[in-house]
Amino acid sequence: MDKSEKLALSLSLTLLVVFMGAIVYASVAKNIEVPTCITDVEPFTTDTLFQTGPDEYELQMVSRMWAFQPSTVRLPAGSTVDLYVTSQDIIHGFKVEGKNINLMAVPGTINYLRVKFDEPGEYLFACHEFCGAAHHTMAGRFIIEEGLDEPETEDGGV
Ligand SMILES: [Cu+2]
Repeated sequence: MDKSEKLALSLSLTLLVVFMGAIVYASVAKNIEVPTCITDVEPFTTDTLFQTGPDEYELQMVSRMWAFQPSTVRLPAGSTVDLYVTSQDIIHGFKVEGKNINLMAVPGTINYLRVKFDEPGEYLFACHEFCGAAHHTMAGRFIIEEGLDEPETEDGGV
């Protein structure tokens, strides 16, 4: 084996180890999860928010032309949300400003991601997949409040 081949091979193996280390670091130390696509469950058709534990909620988000249901979600600060997103018609996107949430809303499937809202404030979310004439109106928001007793959702304009 030629010297340059050995160098290329050892460089490739080093990069592989570095990339694997980055994945392990992200999942273990940073607790970053990869979005999951659930294909073996019939997609829901209505939106739902319910509590699954102390400071833990499950949100089922429905997207359709051209709105998210619910469009407003109020949660207490420190909430962990199991977020399930589906679409009723065509492919939409679901991106939350200021959070590491970027899901596709695909008809016939459910996409899942767990997210924690520690800081109070408003987190806008919007469709990031062009989906027609009123795509630019397809948005909503999470409102995270300190000491909120009754989490709730609303439909309608943002
Ligand atoms: Cu859309």
